[in-house]
Amino acid sequence: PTTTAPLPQDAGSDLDGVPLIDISATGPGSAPLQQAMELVRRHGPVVRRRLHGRDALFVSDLDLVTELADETRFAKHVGPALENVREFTADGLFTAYNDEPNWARAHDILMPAFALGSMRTYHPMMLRVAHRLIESWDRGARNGLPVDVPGDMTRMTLDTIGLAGFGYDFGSFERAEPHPFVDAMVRCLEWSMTRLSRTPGSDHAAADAAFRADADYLAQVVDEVISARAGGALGAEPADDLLGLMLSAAHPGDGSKLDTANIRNQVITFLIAGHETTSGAMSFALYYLAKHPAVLDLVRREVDALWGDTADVEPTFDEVGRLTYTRQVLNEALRLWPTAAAFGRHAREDTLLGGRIPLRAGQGVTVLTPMLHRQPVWGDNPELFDPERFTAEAEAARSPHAFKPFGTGERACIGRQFALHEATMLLGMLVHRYRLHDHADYRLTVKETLTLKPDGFTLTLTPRTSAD
Ligand code: MNH
Repeated sequence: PTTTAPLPQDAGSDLDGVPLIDISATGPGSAPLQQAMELVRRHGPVVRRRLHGRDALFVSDLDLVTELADETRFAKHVGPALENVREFTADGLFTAYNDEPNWARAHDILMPAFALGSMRTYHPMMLRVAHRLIESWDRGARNGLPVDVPGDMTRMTLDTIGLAGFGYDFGSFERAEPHPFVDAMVRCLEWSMTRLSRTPGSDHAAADAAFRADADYLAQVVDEVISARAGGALGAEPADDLLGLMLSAAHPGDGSKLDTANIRNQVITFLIAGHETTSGAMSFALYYLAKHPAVLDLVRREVDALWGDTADVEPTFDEVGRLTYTRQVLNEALRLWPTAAAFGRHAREDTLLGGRIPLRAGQGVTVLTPMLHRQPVWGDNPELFDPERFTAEAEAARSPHAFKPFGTGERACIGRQFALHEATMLLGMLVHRYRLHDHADYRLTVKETLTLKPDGFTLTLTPRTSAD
């Protein structure tokens, strides 16, 4: 299902010398991101892709990305993919236009929920959900049955953002199938992606109607999440989680509050952005651990040094901060497969990118993060999985623009610390508790639903004893 469509061999080039590849004959297939990566591998770090007369400029060159990160000249671009996502998240933080007043209002109101101190308050909830996953994996280990890694990571991250952000329990581990929210969301994301490759003139009424039904269902879940809070014992709920801030906090500057329509858009945005990409990141990290025994061994040493052979660990907040090598593993997984794999920038004024590529004010450029993460700055074997790339010394020696899994500037990921804390803790706990077996000799195929996941990745598990 993830085969890359064949590519035309001969590329023309535009007036500005950027290779121009028209993919209209084949379309982008079911893996548009990986197709774009292939274009960059063949034609270099700047390519213009033409589809049915519409051009997209993909940039992965470090110097050009460094320029694009200059907030005085460039800003976030809500490009065609995000315009489609806007159909169900509207002016939520992720898809809001820069100059939409609700972006700055919500950003300023919600920032405190992502300060370091707030991570401490989410920690117990993250731990509670981690225990749900462990209970489920213990069953898998006892029965010798393979576990569905991306499926279970999604259960874990959805329950975590639900409980920590909104006091709402999706109960994903009590379900054989994913919560229907996940299925509807994935179909909405797929619709957003495949809508980009439609041939002009063809009829998509059925797909669009199915999308509307899914989007309506997402909105219905969101109303349930909100009314569970409003209808609960008033005053009993802590007001300092995301939903509490959305419902009651006033803007620190002008005292304004979020309106009801915008709150819905924020809840749906956070339920999606808060779990889908973290789930993929943990899945890729586990994939690389299963394939790199020497790295796995180093993670084991780190967690054993912290927790010894305690059977049921209860990591403290500060201990998670000490899992530095585990964090390096996660970063290295995010380097090779940044799960939100592209972000858009546009010029604030007419300009020349790199002194040679003309851009009109407002014209979009797509940073292709996985290829930025494979540029020469990463050495001569960028495909090699090597967490040593993320020691403090290595990071200090490298441009901060070489690694952008969370985007850039003021529109960069607000949930980055949340994701890193959740994922580092869980990886540490899993490595401490289980031996991971690549029982199916898994070959990586990356499934694209706007975000990236290792498709069909399963592991079998055995409990570790103090001897191993
Ligand atoms: Mn997150 C923006 C990647 C986890 C909430 N996120 C972004 C962007 C990237 C991104 C890239 C910028 C997109 C753009 O420029 O158009 N996010 C990730 C990755 C992970 C992640 C790779 C996990 C790993 N994100 C999370 C979590 C949350 C979250 C967890 C919430 C709890 N992200 C957001 C929100 C935005 C965002 C909200 C939009 C912020 C803004 O524009 O103000």
